[in-house]
Parts: sequence; structure tokens; C-alpha cells
Amino acid sequence: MGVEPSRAQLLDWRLALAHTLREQATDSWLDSARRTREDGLKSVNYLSMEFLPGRLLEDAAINLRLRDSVSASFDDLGVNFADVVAGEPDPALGNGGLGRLAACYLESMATLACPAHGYGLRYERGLFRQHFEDGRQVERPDEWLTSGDPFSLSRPATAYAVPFGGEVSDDDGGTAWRPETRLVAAAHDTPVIGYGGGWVNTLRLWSALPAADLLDLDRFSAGDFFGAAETETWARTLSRVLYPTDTTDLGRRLRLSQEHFLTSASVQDVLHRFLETQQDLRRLPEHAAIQMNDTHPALAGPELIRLLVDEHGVGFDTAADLAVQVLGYTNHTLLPEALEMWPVDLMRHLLPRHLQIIERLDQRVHAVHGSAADDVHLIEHGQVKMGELAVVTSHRVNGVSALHTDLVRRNLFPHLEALTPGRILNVTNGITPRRWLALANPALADLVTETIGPGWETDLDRLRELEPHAEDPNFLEAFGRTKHLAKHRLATWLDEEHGIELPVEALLDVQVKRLHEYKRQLLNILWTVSRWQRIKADPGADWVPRVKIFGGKAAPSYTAVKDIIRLINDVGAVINSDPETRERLRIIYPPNYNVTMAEKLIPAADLSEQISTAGMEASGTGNMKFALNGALTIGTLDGANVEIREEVGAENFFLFGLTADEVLARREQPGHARAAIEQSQPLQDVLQAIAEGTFSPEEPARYSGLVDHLWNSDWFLVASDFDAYNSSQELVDMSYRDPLRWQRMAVTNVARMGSFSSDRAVRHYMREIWNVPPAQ
Ligand code: 9GP
Repeated sequence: MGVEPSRAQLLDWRLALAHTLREQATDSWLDSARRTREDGLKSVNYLSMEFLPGRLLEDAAINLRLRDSVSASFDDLGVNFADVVAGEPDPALGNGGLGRLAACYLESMATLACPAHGYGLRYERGLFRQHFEDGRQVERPDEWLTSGDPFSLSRPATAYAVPFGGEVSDDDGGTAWRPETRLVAAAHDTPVIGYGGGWVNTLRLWSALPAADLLDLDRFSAGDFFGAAETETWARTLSRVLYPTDTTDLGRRLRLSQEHFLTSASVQDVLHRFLETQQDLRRLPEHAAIQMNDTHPALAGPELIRLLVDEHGVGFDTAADLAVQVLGYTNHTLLPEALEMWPVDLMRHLLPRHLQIIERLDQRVHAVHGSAADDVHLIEHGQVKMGELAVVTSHRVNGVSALHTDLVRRNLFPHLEALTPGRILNVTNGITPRRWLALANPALADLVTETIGPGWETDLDRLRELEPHAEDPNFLEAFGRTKHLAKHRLATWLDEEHGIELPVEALLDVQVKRLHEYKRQLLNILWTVSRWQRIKADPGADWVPRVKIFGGKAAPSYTAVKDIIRLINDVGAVINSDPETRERLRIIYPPNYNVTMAEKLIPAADLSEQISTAGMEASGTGNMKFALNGALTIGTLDGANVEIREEVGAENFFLFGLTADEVLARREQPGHARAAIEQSQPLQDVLQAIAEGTFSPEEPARYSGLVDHLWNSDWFLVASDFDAYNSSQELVDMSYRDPLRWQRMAVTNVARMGSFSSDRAVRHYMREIWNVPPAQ
């Protein structure tokens, strides 16, 4: 680093560590690419608008099996390794589960020596930093690049021109697109190191640069300096921030441009790498699979067809067939607002050639399937439907949990499932045990290794060998100590970072995830108020002390959940300062939940809140991380909860609430919310307290809208599930009062989490979707 060790600051050490670890990975990195090229291996290209990799350095050290030696080397230098890595920014290049899943899958692909590239955008600013002011969420820019990105390599030699706008015309029987502008996509590569370091893949993130000619020199010379740079500014804006709000036309234009920019650069790169070793484009499916992570990269089909037809002279039908063989699509949501649709006019303006291809694909579906395709429309009511487009351009479409996939087949794409039965399949999500156990919970990881030996890191099913130990009081005690250690670590961190005191002896009851009405943080906080009221009514009873921990951000424009954030903080302010209940109930909501915070919270949790309205959470992955770290789940029959419960056993899972089918039926009943509230005295008491301004005395009517909504609408069925949730929470208390019983349940959860490893999920993708054989 050009600094004398005695004068080096923590940042210098961190940069030095990043370069050292990258260098340690470089031989494998080059070897993996060389073997893929020379042996003609098929490789996976995972296109995602979001990646949430978390801090990179400690993970890299673990996967290179160097963590202990790195730490010892720092000791020799008189530097604390933990301090060095604690300063590393956590790149927030995603919103939540979707981006974190992409990161887990990349890590598993590298561990399984599955040749792969992750492709995404290198947002200069990631998801906003969350602060609270008067309990309200305030968003600030997230500057993750201020001290560089030392673990990655910029590749100035790898850049592609991405065309936008202009016109298409039919000349000499062919189609010519004369784009108005071209932006440059510049590559930045981060090594993705498999466990053991034997295989290293690449996460390639694109940043947008203007082509050199974008500065309007005439305007500049005339003194219009800002006007001259207009197009240039537009170019740079493209990779400036993650997901701008899409409620304005400008926002929509920017978002669609980002999606096209990511897909075009990535697909060009895929073709470029193919053509380095091969000539016959008809063999593309033997060498490349492209996975679309949600509909965001759904332009991959039209873009691949465009490149094959317009630049390589392939016929349209052949190109379309090739695209289908190469592409796969993962659906991550049933929420209508998240299934993208783009106005035809906008598409024509930005991507006229793609629109033409989509129209032709639509005609093709009808020509092939005749009247069976009457319900299939890629374009409808002036909108291009990206979900439909992704399905018809893919050979496989998958949901992310058994229940979700069933709903995708039955409710979302029934008309498409009927056309090509078998195209839709399920691959339940998974998480990497390297980050979510080895890195996040070293004490538990060590206990597991002492008990069953090493090897579980890459064969998580081996955790089953822990099960007989669930009867051994010595083991249970040791297991309890690991939870205690994690709680103390969390307490220190909360104190140092946020000045928050954590009573470590209490039951830690945690709900961390994005804020959304369907995730029902509201149900959780309403129950917390009810608990407070009941403690006050009967202070002498034997209450299990609880700390309710919340974490998560709300989309800046989602006012309904911003109210819920404020309510949680308002309730916290009142309850936490109540001397009568303080020792038995506390609310903690540290701001700016991210991967790093998850690594601290999850190992310390006793209870994992997975309480979405059934049928609405596609899978969840937090649910898996908690159970792997020995937290018990209180949850509905939703997403992967269903499979987690099957694995760990109904007796080791606190189930409550309406099922997905019951949810649909209940919504049909007029006045269901009012009826549910009238039947529940505890819920009435809670709503009354909130409506009277108990938690907002300076503005008593602050939550009247929220309370009204619960009485009169309650789409997410908070009221309907309230009493069942309460009964289930009482069971939680009962079980917790018997520490040995609780520990046994927790150990059983850990022992049965093997099938939620992302290695299992990735193997499934390799076999059923990508057609990539396992490494020898
Ligand atoms: O909401 C789902 C979440 O349930 C799932 O675990 C995650 C990964 O599959 O994807 C989320 N979906 C999105 O973020 C947007 O579709």
C-alpha cells in the first residue's frame, strides 16, 4: 500500500488484506476460466438486477481456508483482524431476499465448481441508508464506494456498446435498427471463491459510461456547459442508484433502460465468450445457460434473438428456438405490482427493435399453438407483459418453494402451463452454510465440528448426525452456551453501534426483513402492545421476559408501511420507558438492517417471526437462516415455512393462521375484519389504545387511518389471524419455560436444515434447468 506498517491505518490494512486475498484466489480464478474454455464446459450466466453479497473479505478468507492464518498474521502485526474487517462497507446492491439469494447461489456454484458468471449492475449508490427521526424512516444515500472497491478488478478492455432509441426500418428484406444513442457498459469483476478455494467464478458488474461523443461540443462552445453534458449525465445516471422509484415516467424510463443495459451487455458478453472458442451458434445451448432472476432481465430473450438475427445472420425461428433452449426464468413473487409491465409506447421509444421482436414472438406462440393460446398475450392493453415474455422465451420456469410453485402454476400462468405442461417446476430456495453458519456463528460452527467432525460445510445433510446429541444434557448445555455467546456479541455490537442496551437473559424474538404489509410486522407490533397491556393488568404473573427485535427498510414511497415503522418506534418509546414492564418486555429496532446486521442478529435469536399472510411470501430465506442457527419459528403455512415445518417436525415449529386457500375464502366474506375484531377483546383493547393516542400523545390521531383500515378493510388479514397468533405465542412461552425442551427443539431444527443449503438448490438447477453436469 506504500505505507510503513507503523503508520498504517485500519483502512490501509483493509486494502492490503483485500489485495492479498484476491491474489491468493487469482491462480484458481484463472484456472477455472481456462478449464471452462479449454474443456468446452457449459457455463451458467446468472442475470440479476440485485446482488447482496455482504462484506467480502472475511468470507473470502473462510472460503480460502485462511481465516485463522490471516487472523494470526494480524496478531503478529499488532492489528486486530476483527477491527480490520468491521470497517468494510456492505455493498447494498439489492433490496432483500432476491439479491441475497443471488449471492448465495453464486457462492454455491463456485463451491460446486459449476462454471458461472453472475451479471449485475454496479450501482454507485446502493439501497439507501435508513435513519430514524422522531421514529420516522429517513433515507440517505449509501456511499459504498468512497474507499474504492479493492477486492474487484476493473476491466477497461471489456466493454460493450448498448444501443438505445432511434428507429427500425425494413431494408432489403432485413431489419435495420438505427439507434439514437449507444452507452458503454464497462466491466468490474469480483472473484466468487468456492469453499476450499479450488474453483473461482466471476461476478461481473457493469457500470454505464457515455460514449466519448456524447458531450455536445457545439453547445459547450456556445457556453451551454450543462446542456452540453445532458446526454452524458443521462448515461451516468443509469448505474448511479439501485431501483429508482417507478412511479414517474422518468423513473420508468430509467428503470427500463437499466434492465436493457444489464441484459444487453451481459448477453453480448455471453456471445463473445462463446465465439472465442466456437463458431457454430447453433451449439450455443451446449455451452451457455442464461438464468433470469425474476422478470427484471426478461429482455434477455429479445436481446439474444436480436443479436443472433441482426448481427450474426441467424434466421428468426432458429434464433427464437435457441433462446428458449438457453434461457430459464425464476419467478420470485405473485404480487401483481411486482410483475413488470412496460407501456408499449415507452418500449417503442427506447427499444423499438425489441418491441418488434416481442410482437413477432407473440405471433409465433399463436401460430404454433393455435386456439390453445387464445389466452396468451405478450402485449395487452398497451402494455408489454414481462412475466409472459419470460415464460415463452424459457425452456424452464421455476418457483422458489413448493407452495409458491403450485400457485404459479394454478393462478399466475395457468394458460402457459396448459400450453407446455412440465415447463414450470419447483426449486425451493437455499442459503449458503459458509456465510450463514461458519462466518455468522463461529461458536455454533465450532461446536458442530467438535461434535460431528468437519465436512458439514459442503454436506449440510450431515447435520443430521447432531440429532442423537439432542438427548445429551452436556451437549445441550454447550449448545446453550453458543446461543449465549451470540447474544453477548450482539449486545456489544448494539451498544457500540447504536447505544442500545440488550437484556441478554430474555427470549430474543426477532422479525427482520423488508417492510411490507403482507409480511405483517403490524401483527407483531399489535401483539406486542397486547402483551404489554396484559403484563400491566397482571404484573405478578410469571411472564417470560421478551425482547422484540425488528429490522428492515420500507420502500421510500410506501407510506402505509412507513406508518408501521413509526408505530413500532412509537410503541417502543412508551414500552421501553415503562418501569412496570421494562424487565419483561422491550422493543429494539436498530436502523439500517443489512447483511452485516443479519449476521449478528440471526445467531442470537431464539424465536424467528415468519408470519406473512399465507400465499403471499414466495419462499423466504431468512426463515432458513434462523432455523439453521437454532431459532424456533413462529409462522404461517406460507412459502418455504411449509417445507421447513415438514423437515423439523410439527412439534418443533409454532404454527398458526389461515392457510392460503382460507385466506382467499376469508377475503370474500364481507365485514371479515370487523367480525374478527369484535370477537377478540385483546385486539379491541390494542386498537383502542392506539386510536386514543397512547403511543402518540402529541398527535393522538396519528394512527387513526391505520386503525380504520384494520376495522374496515384488512386485506392482509391481521385481525383474522390475531387470536391464533396470540395462542401460538403462549405456546412459545410455555416451551421456553422448560429450557431443556427448548434446546432440544432448537437442536432438532439445526440438525434438520440440511436440505435448505443453497448447494442442494444449485445442484437442482444444474440438473433440471441448466443441464450442467456435476464437476468430476
Ligand atoms: O418475496 C420473495 C421472497 O419470498 C423470496 O424468498 C425471495 C427469493 O426468492 O424473493 C422475493 N421476491 C422479490 O424480492 C421480488 O420478486
